[in-house]
Amino acid sequence: MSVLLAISQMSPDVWQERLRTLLPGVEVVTLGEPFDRRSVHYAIAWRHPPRSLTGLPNLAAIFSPGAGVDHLLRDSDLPEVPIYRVVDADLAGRMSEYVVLHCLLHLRGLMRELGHQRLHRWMPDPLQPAAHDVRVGILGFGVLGQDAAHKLAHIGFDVAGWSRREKRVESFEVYAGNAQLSDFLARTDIVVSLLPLTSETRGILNKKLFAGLARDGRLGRPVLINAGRGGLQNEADILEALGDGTLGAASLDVFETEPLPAESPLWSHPSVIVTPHNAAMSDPDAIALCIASQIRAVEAGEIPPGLVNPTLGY
Ligand code: NDP
Ligand code: OXD
Repeated sequence: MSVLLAISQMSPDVWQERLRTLLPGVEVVTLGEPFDRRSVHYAIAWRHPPRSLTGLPNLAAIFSPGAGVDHLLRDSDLPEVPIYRVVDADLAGRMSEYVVLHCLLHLRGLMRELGHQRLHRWMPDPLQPAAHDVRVGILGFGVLGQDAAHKLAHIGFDVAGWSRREKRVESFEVYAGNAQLSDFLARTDIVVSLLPLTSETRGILNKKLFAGLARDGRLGRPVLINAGRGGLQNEADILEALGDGTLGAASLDVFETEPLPAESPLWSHPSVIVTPHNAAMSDPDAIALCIASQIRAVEAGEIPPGLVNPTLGY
């Protein structure tokens, strides 16, 4: 039995080395070498080359080394086998670091202060709001959204979530579905997007959504943080909303086109922070452990965490 690594934008070597140690007796092959296609039972795929997962007659499951699976589901030739995504504390912790960092940065007006520093201006703000004065709303209240919510709440932020289905999450108000989106937005000063990219969520971060955010918040104007996927956002609408004051600032980790083209006005906008899709990177040490345990569970006839519903797209 072998595991095929079909990954791009990451070096396969380190993954191959980790998986060989974690799955003794299992061959771990890469696309760059000759291998027996019949022996491949599992594939680990990240932005795999077109058709690289076809012609594997014994393929039993595909694993994404990231939390998102939009990169897999856009492959019209994807074999119809179960897909598993990463559910892992290390990845969730990294995303929460990003979300907490950016919520605090906007809370404390750090972009403004860095501007003052560049001009050698000593300009203390009037009394800044405290975390408990600011309402954070997390679009996508799944594994990553809930981890970030707990950490933000620990600092004092007033946090709520929005998910597709109604659900109870202790300590948080959870709004669900389109029917409750406007109430959720109306109580939100910082909107954090941790949604997967699906046919339902594509383009959701648009001027209509921005216009629904709270206008009475202590930050003055609402703030957008998107670390989900670039396809969720309409960048022309973000720029327009920043221009007309519908939004006060944005932290963007993901973009409609990646890498973000050099000519994008987002790069130099004074109220935008651009990061290069690295809010939560997959650490081979942690994620190889996660996938090895998913493979062992599948081999034992169990369904490990992270099973994707391809119809829903996440
Ligand atoms: P989960 O599947 O655990 O959570 C997804 C959440 O989104 C769920 O709460 C789900 O609702 C909600 N959701 C999905 N569709 C809709 C919809 N139509 N309307 C309302 N809510 C919806 O995923 P994770 O938290 O693990 O990951 C989220 C995303 O973060 C990934 O898909 C990926 O795109 C992105 N990501 C980005 C990274 C980066 O570095 N920038 C790194 C890692 C992930 P419900 O609970 O009802 O199912
Ligand atoms: C992921 C990512 O989906 O890194 O995990 O974008």
